Amino acid sequence: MSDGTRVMWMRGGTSKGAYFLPDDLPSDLAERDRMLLRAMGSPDPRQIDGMGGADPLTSKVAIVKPSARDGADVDYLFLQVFVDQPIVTDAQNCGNILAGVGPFAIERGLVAAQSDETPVTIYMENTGQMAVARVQTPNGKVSYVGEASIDGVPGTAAPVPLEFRDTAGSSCGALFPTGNVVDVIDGIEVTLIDNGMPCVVLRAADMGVTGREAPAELEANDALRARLEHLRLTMGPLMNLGDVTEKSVPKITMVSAAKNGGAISTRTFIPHRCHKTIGVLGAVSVATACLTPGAVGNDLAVLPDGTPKRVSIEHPTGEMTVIGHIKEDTVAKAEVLRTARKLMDGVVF
Ligand code: NQM
Repeated sequence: MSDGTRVMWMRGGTSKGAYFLPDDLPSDLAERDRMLLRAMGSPDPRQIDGMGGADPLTSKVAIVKPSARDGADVDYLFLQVFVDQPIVTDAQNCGNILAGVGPFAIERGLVAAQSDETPVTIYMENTGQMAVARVQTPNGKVSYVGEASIDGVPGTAAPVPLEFRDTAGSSCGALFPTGNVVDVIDGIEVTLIDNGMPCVVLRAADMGVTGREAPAELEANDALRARLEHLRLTMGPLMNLGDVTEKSVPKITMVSAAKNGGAISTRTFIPHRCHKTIGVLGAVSVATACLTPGAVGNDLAVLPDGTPKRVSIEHPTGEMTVIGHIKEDTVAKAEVLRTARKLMDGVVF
């Protein structure tokens, strides 16, 4: 049996996962992935023999190291550990786990804390793009305590505002990878978009649902799931993602009119389970669709006047507001509020 691997477990936004320094992990990637599957308890729908929480949102990994790049403090590699298949993939980024990267980097001494607040510039290796996280560091120490609240997480915590710039085409090479704002696939209109996360945006009504259902009800709808997966496998190559059978992208967001005063209501498959909220970069991509004339979502969205655009994306447990700064008719900079919390610092076996 191994002597274990040094790790910090953190909640980042509405996700939870293991944060590692690369030097603490096996350098051989196949060996690393075997170790991560074992640490999470995958493949097993209950992840009973590991630390994963039997949900893709709690079976996530961040690997963080000092950056050699100009303007970046740290490099962040995100890995999704599948729950019920022996797959570890770097084919997607994660803006929720990103919220823990700044605090982790300061805790591990990769970034020196400044007084009160420390900006951490993060190079996101999965997509080759930058984000800035602002971490509360009163008296030079990370504080997780505060008054910020995000839907999907009980209570309040210190705010970790995230800022993204120029995320268009992060994985697909273009904001609209087919060159169209709308495509018709299998007789339904879809918007294939990537402003930080490859997403398929389609109308809930076109899938025979209202978009008000709880995630468990949607997941129990076998016909819906089969149709979404068929669409996803068809659209992956059209989005320049190749064969997506063993990838966790594209995400599929079903949109409907907002119900609680927001801009739009969403139910997102990520891609086989229905998200309890919505991913951060997923929300940025959906907000961008809502702000694009002619795109699916734009027709249903109630958009605020003025700029920057505050787009409240309703999801199954509340809403997430994306602040979109528009340049040349698209969202060139986006801000999202998250929180994070250190849960455990130790050794995993
Ligand atoms: O889109 C879930 C999450 C995510 C990803 C997923 C995310 C993002 O909520 O940036 O945060 O879509 O797999 O952690």
